Amino acid sequence: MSYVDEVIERVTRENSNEPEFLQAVNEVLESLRPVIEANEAKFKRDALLERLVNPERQFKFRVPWVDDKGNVQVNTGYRVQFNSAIGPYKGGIRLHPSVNIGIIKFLGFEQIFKNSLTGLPIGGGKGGSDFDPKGKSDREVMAFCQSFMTELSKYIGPDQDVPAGDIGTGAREIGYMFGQYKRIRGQFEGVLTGKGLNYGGSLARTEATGYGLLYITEEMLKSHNIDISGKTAVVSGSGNVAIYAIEKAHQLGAKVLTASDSTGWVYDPDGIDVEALKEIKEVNRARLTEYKKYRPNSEYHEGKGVWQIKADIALPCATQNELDIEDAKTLVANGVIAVAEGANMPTTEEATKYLIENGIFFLPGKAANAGGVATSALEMSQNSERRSWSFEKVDSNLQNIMATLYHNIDDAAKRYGFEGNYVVGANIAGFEKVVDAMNAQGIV
Ligand code: NDP
Ligand code: 2IT
Repeated sequence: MSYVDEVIERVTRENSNEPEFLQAVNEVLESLRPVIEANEAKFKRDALLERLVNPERQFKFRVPWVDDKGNVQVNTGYRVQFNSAIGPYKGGIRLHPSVNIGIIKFLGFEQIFKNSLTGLPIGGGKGGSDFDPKGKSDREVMAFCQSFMTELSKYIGPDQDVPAGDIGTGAREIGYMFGQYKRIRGQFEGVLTGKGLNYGGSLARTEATGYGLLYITEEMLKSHNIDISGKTAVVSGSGNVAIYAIEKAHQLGAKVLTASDSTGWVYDPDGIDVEALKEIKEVNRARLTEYKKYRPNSEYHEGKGVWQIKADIALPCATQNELDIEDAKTLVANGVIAVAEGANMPTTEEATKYLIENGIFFLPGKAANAGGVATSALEMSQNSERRSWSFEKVDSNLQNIMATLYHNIDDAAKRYGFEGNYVVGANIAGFEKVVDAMNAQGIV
């Protein structure tokens, strides 16, 4: 049995109740086969893959807090510090009822390669809780965030582990967490990214993931002599990533026809009104059913459905496994040209395979949504030099990072005979830097 197969078998046996983690590991290790096979004896002797798939450490803790009725609620908090070969652990905090250790491990594992692809010195980590911020008062959210950080503050620091936002964690939550960290540790330092602009945040971090997604999509299309201007797009989600993806798509001359949340989706034939979306989601924290009030010509539908709408580009920006094989078939039948993942692992393994086999340009999340964490690393640089850069400076850095990233994954795919397969390219290019650093640092 080959070394890759041996490790896949062992990981599958040891993590059988963590399907998302297994899905992520499987995809990466399958892509790495040519690299591993070229160095099989050395990697096996050093147990390189076993070390890669096992987090350096993981924390699980109780998060008690008091709700507005005076009742004590208890949630579970997690932080997985996956790999620090190339820099301090870096990755978001997800607050969603679906969170469990397997979800956090899948996200932390992906983050290793994504962070490597940014070209910046950040290792991989992720955290979160099964707490649901939806429908909670600001005070309840604060009580949760303070309790969560009271425990998390023991394990993080600006040169150790730097969390940020993810699903359910936005500017409000980061603010409460930062305040509590500062109170406990007595240090005003860049321990979180996505901070408010008046206390160490970076301009363009809010926009970065969505903007970066469009910059890399534009670069990829350009290298295939396709102009993004004039194209139509379907987007899922209506959170941080989706909103700024839609905004940048419109700035580049494309037209986005859809957005969604966990209860329904909207189709707007005139192009999604981003300002309306911001007001509904960022200001009012409301449901997408509100959208029709702003745009009477639009349609609202319950459930899932954005991938049925015919468009040139599909941008899944909500959550994992939201685009399955049936959706992939519909997209291909409707003539989609490109699929770029704003979310982490939104496309199932089967759907990804189908899209690639049908010649669709497919950009995996670890490449396509890396603009968010890259800009977080720029926020860390600004915190270190105690200066704030202009929006233009951060944004032009982001554009360069995404264009370079595209060419790096494209080159890696070509080097191993997988031209145009950006899944293989991203996994190999991300892995190369991490494995080099791991080898240099000995058996740790
Ligand atoms: P937000 O919480 O801001 O928005 C999430 C959006 O996805 C909401 O519209 C939400 O709907 C929808 N959604 C969440 N869970 C589900 C679900 N189980 N089923 C259907 N819809 C769902 O999160 P972000 O925009 O920050 O994150 C979106 C994705 O992008 C995630 O995969 C995240 O890991 C990834 N990502 C985020 C980055 C960032 O910088 N924020 C960076 C890189 C990747 P509802 O409001 O109804 O729950
Ligand atoms: O998935 C991700 O890359 C994020 N949620 C952003 C992480 C970060 O540290 O900015």
